[in-house]
Amino acid sequence: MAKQSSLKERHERVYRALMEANQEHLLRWFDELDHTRQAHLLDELESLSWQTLATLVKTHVLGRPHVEIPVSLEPADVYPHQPTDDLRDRYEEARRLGRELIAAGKVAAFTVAGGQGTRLGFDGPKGQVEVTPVGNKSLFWIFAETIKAVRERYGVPIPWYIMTSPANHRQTLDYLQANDFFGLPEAEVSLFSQAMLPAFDGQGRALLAEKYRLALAPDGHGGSLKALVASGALRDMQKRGIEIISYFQVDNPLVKPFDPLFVGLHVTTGSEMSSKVSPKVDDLEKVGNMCKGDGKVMVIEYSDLPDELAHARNADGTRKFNAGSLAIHMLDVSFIQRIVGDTFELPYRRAEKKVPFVDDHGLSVEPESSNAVKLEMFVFDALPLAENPLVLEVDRAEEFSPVKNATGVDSLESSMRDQNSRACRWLEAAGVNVPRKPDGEPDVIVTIAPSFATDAEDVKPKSSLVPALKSGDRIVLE
Ligand code: UD2
Repeated sequence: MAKQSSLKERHERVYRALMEANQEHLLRWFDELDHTRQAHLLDELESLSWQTLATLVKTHVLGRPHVEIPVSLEPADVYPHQPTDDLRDRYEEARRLGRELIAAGKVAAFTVAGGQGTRLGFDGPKGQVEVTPVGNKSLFWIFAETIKAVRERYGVPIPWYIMTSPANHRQTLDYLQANDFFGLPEAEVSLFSQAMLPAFDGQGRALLAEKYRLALAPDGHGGSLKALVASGALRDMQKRGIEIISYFQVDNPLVKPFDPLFVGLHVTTGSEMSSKVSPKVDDLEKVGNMCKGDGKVMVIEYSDLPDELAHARNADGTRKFNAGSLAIHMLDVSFIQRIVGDTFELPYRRAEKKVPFVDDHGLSVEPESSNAVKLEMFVFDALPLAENPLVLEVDRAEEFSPVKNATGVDSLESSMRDQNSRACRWLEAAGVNVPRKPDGEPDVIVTIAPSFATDAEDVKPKSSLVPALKSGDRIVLE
């Protein structure tokens, strides 16, 4: 009885908040639900600030936020991949410092893995996708093995933080547990969930996925900054003496999260948030554009960069906005501590998506085209808030080949090809003979496990362990 009356009280409170936000339809099926489902719905509704959402609905769902392109927009200043003569000593010094900081246990790995991976069509956490050219190793395996290799090389614990979403948290944890965290000490792997936001229809009404459940979606990787604080992960980092967070997306198997040069430059330039870029492959490539707008470093997402700027050329004919963001960052723990307060928010972006929902008659609808608006924050929107943001150009073939789509560009196939090419390049640089086809493509398929090498230089001392390669061979070096 007590439970019933408390449900009733909660219902009344929530109903009033929803009324003020024009969302009371969310409780229309309440009376026909059993108590467990009533409580579930109330839990979800109570976890959201309907007042804040009402404002966002006005600006981002009923209205279309205009993405301000700064009047003075220039390409960001970029540290080159190969140092010019005047930078050579600085790069050497940065590498030395980077190694020192990693060895002192000041750098943690952070993977954002809360996305829904809808484009890939894989039903489950994307980190479980088996991406290696041979050996069926998953993205999570690659990251864990990399961290393990770095841990062993430097003889220091390297904590790994993974941001999930409530939609894939359990599955991610189960997967890592079932695989014994791929040999990492469990105490050094922390998972936490990001926040979710409702999806809205064109009239600004939040959608129900079922009569007792909202249609919720993760709040974007920009939600990671708040989630790091809210989950206690940032505090945990501070306790462990972590000062720098090496941030990367779950989709990129070529990422090098412990790059001494990047760590060192981040620190010597006094940067609070740094980013890796590489030259774009074409004017409209789907990567963010690293720019300087009104003096601040910022990313203008590919979809927001006006066409004339995307196609703009320098006097010598080269592409003007050529620095593509690889979504690889270094963030100071103290930077996140400084900017994330109670009212902290990054700008919200609007995305139109297909979202299944329960209609006004209580029937489930599977829409065939976009029917809903989702709201997301992007982590790169923190760049303009950072002191001295550093941008470093890297060799894409060495560090970036994401798995995003089922086929074509940035697919499993293209990523496996790039992983194989990199492995073969590393072998050749160490003096190993790699059979090649007449068109120059490798005629072998090789996976280099991070336990074998995390960089080209690691291969040389082990080259005698590599068996003689013949055309058609498929090998995993671990
Ligand atoms: C991202 C960048 C783009 C470029 C590219 C490089 C955005 C909006 N765009 O494009 O500028 O740098 O990557 O590969 O970031 N994620 C979460 N929670 C969320 C949403 C996403 O953890 O709520 C994670 C997701 O699991 C994945 C990553 O963020 O690891 C990328 O998300 P995406 O696929 O939405 O971004 P994408 O590929 O459009």
